Amino acid sequence: QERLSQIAKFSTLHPRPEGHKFAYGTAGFRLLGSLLDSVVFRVGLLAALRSRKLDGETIGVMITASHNPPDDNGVKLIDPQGEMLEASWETYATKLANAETDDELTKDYLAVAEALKINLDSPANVVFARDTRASGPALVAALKDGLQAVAADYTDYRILTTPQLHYVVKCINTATTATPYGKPTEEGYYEKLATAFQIVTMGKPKPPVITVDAANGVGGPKLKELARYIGSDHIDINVVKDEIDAVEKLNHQCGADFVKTQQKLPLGLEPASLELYASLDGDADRIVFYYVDEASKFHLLDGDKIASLVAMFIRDLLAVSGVDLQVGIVQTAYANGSSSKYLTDILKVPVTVTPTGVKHLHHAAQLFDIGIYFEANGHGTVLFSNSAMKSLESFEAQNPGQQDAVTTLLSLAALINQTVGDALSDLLLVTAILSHKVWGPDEWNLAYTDLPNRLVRVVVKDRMAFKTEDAERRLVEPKGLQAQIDALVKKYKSGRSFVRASGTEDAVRVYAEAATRLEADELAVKVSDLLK
Ligand code: NG1
Ligand code: ZN
Repeated sequence: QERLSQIAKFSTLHPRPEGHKFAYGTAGFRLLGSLLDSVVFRVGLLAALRSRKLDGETIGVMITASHNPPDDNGVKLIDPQGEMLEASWETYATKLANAETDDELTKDYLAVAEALKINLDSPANVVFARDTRASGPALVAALKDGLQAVAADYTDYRILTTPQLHYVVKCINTATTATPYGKPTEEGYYEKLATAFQIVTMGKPKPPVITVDAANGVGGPKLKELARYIGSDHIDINVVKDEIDAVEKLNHQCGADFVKTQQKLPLGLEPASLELYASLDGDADRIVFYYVDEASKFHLLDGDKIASLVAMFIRDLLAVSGVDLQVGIVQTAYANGSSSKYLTDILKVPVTVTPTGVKHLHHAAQLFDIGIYFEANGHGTVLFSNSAMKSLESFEAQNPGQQDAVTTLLSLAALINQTVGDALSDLLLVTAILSHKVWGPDEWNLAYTDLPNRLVRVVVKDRMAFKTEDAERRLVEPKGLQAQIDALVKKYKSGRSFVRASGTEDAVRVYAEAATRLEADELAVKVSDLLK
């Protein structure tokens, strides 16, 4: 009883703003930082409940709004194996966030505990971190209050990238198992990745020099630190857009989301032809690469290009090694049609399509021995199943070629962040492969040519009226709309278009691709017009 009064007592310090309906969506809670105080406080309560439900396993809380503008912020929970919060808990998060009064909050908190048979006297462990946003420190204070209100133990990891916190969570929870994931510290992260990179690229030429736009976010300083651990004998990384103190510059006309959606260079970047460039997003869980050719034409190497490069490399290594493992790819409807065709027809690896959202891709990738998933926007990773790891570890190579391939595959598993898409880890993965192939960006780009495409955001009266099927590729509702889209698409060579409600913004997205730039743009406009 006394303890419950603590919740109400602390909650009065974090009043809920009136007139706002909060929802835990694909990216957790995300909105203006100034509106998030009560939400983050309550997420503290929920994180403790989640940990108590799982026998005191450590839960992560990340405070970030990724690629959103500087004034936004957000918060999301990380489950014990470094995965996204289990979907069934999203409704509890939403419930607590929307409780109208301090008493209602206490009541809702107790109701969740009771429904899930959670022992409120058992230990709770939580770790948290934030990105570089100005609203971060105050939100951290709110989170600490939430954790204190319910007597949870916590560790503040201060400023980290989102994937670094996912890594830490997994390390803590696997520390005493047969397969510890690594040292649960920022240094441990750098050491693990740096060592793996050195092994993967051993005896190979240095990868092409890479210039990285860090979106003026947390990825800048972290990437420089990582590069220091690897050493300039092994890789040359040149970080630009790393003004984390100029908070208003975060994601502004730079960063992975800008480059991918605008299909152009970050503002002010003057690229040398045929050199490799990349952009991170604001919390460094997404990366896209690009270059300009001799004719100054811009070429984007997005998540689909990354997935294709990685699939080709891993498939070839497996063939050399003689280890019998199934590689598979997971994409969403946003994958460029040319990439899907290349993966299926040329590489002959199976492709699964899931709805948008990392949790869908991640789970589908877990069904393969080695599952590669990337969203076209550059968020993705590669998952090695436990049995795949065992097969590789116990494999008895018949010759040095096989041994090499197996060693490389095992080091790749260490180099790749197995918990979540990680821009820094993906950057090393891509450059390691380019080093093996002795390729520059233009050779990488040769595998297939993207179909010109266009993504349009359309604000509609009620985005919830848009219901889809077939991994969001077809509309079921509003009735009749899909038939109209089909009729338009039919008129375009290599045409494809679909409409779905955004899970993170109050809008619907229209995607269109076709044989030429003009036709892709025209199809996108015509489909958008159907929604008006
Ligand atoms: P929504 O807003 O549901 O389209 C966007 C991205 C997703 C994913 C989430 C989470 C596109 C088209 N959509 O989702 O891929 O990254 O944000 O941040 O890029
Ligand atoms: Zn992000």
